[in-house]
Parts: sequence; C-alpha cells; structure tokens
Amino acid sequence: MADQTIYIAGHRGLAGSALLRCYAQRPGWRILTRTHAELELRDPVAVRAFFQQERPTHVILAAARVGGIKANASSQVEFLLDNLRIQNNVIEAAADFGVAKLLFLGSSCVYPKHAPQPLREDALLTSPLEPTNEGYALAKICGLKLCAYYRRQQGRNFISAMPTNLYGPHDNFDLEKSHVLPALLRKFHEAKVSRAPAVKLWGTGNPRREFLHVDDFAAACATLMERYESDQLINVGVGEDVTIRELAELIRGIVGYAGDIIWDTALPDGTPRKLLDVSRIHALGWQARIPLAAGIRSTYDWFLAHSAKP
Ligand code: GFB
Repeated sequence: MADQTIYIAGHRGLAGSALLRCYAQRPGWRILTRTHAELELRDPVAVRAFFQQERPTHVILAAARVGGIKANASSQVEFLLDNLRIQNNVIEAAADFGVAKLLFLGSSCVYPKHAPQPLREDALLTSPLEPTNEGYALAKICGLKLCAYYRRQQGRNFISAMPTNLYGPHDNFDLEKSHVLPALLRKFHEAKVSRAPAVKLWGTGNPRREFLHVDDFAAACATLMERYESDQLINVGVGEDVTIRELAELIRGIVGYAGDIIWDTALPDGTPRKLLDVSRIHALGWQARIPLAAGIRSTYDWFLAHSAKP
C-alpha cells in the first residue's frame, strides 16, 4: 500500500478538491497533483513527459472543462475539444505508462434527453442527447468508451463513473458559468445584502435535478477505486431529486432572503429530468449521507468565508 501514488487530475476543481480531502485522510497513499500552470493537460507531449517522470500507480481524472447550462450551450466547441484533448491525453498516457487503475469521471448528461427515469446505465446511446450540453456529453461518452475499449482490448483496469449534479465547497460561483445551485446561493445572498425586491432565475423552475454533495461523491470514488472492476459505467447519485422551484425555495430559506422570485422563461430549462438509478453503486455498499439542506447550509458558509462580496 505504501508505494501507491494516486494522481488526482483537476485537484483545484469541485470534484478534484474533494478527492484531495478524501485521499489525504486515507493511509498509504502518496498524492500527486499539478496545477494548470504546471501541467497543460491538453498538451499530449507534456502529459506523456509527466507520466514518464512521475509514474503514478492510480489516476482519478477529475480535470475537465465544466459549466452550467449557459456556458455549455454557448461554448460547445470548447466543451467538446478541450474535454476530448484532456481525457485522450491522460487516458492514453495512463495506459502506456502502466497505471494500475484509472477512474474516469463522466456526467449524468451522457444519457438521452428522454430516457426512462430513473436513468439506468444501459440507457446510454439509446436515443438523442439534450442539445444544450451535447458537445460536453459527446466528449464524456468518448471518454467512457475509451476506458471500456482499453479494458477489453488491453486488459487495462480503467473504469468510468457518472455523477449526478455535484455541489459543495470550491464550486464555481460565477453567474455566467456556474451550475444552478451555486448560482442561486449567490443570487439570493446578493439580493439579501442589496435588499433587492426580487431575484431573476432561469427557465420555468419545472425541471427536476438531483444534487449530490461532493464529499459524498469523493467517498463513492474511493469505493469504486477499491471495489469496482467492470467495462460497464456506474451511476453515482442520491436516488431522489427536486424541482428547480423546490431547490430555489430551499436556498432562499437558508440564505434568509424575503423577496420574490421571477422565472425568466426566455432562458432554457435544459433536460426535463435526470434522476439516476443508483442500484448498482448501492450494491457495492456506498450511499449518499449528506442531506440536501445540510449540504447547502455548509456550502453557503463556505461561500461566505471565501467568495462573498457584500
Ligand atoms: O445546473 P444547470 O446550469 O445545468 O441548470 P443542467 C439546471 C437548471 O436550473 C436548468 C435552471 O433548468 C436552469 O434553467 N436555473 C435557474 C439556473 N436559474 C439558474 C441560474 O441562475 N443559473 C443556472 N446555471 N441555472 C448541466 C450541463 O446541465 O449539468 C452539464 O449543462 C453538466 O453538461 C451539469 O452535465 C451537471 O443540470 O441543466
């Protein structure tokens, strides 16, 4: 155990920083990280040189270009190209330099827009994708397929997990690029501070989403690194979802904002629902523990301590 080195790619992001916290508490692991300035994962030469020199035994690929519905829909070129480049470089180098196990992180948006709910792993590639994040989803599908092909063709122990919408500390709170949960925390907080009469949210509020705290997700990843060996992808979620309207009411209460909510229906709803079927990962003994309200409260505390500009 002592000579195992895990490379956490993307350790400054939402998922990567939680993985860093998780593995820092686990004995026997040497943790390897590189900032974006130190290692450009889109550069195949730099990635190969890094793997050749550092020789990680394990890899979790949490580095990706990510964003909410607006960023995804307006930058499909970058979401497709950057993610393909990052994952192709890291997965190929991991294979060529003898990595013992690699976990690739996908997303629940790999499933078709109108697949039956809850989304089972075998719904993959059964009908068209949601258009607002098609570029990102296609890149993630290529990544999970590449891992499966390496396993089948070369016997590599590469696996792929599909997380639902994640949230928690170190999330992106930029209103143009963020996902809904951090965006709403910031919008309600700023409206409370400025005593604004109303907050404008996007879409109808009717879509349903599932939210998993990123510390629960990191624990799931550690379970998969220990216990999951298959060319079949595996969902990581809570098993229950809420409407965006219910989420907004919950966050408004936690932040303590008394004003109104206006739904801007000119902005897109995205996929109507993406609740994951989590029976496969429950069978491995993992399940989500952090209740949504408690997770939002601690994320709001983190936001206040780190990014709030009153
Ligand atoms: O989290 P989100 O941006 O992405 O939006 P997706 C979820 C829902 O919240 C959509 C609504 O129905 C939005 O219209 N919403 C309401 C808002 N107000 C806001 C707001 O102020 N900001 C944001 N961002 N949304 C992403 C994908 O889809 O989910 C990615 O684009 C990825 O590919 C990620 O899979 C997990 O859940 O729709």
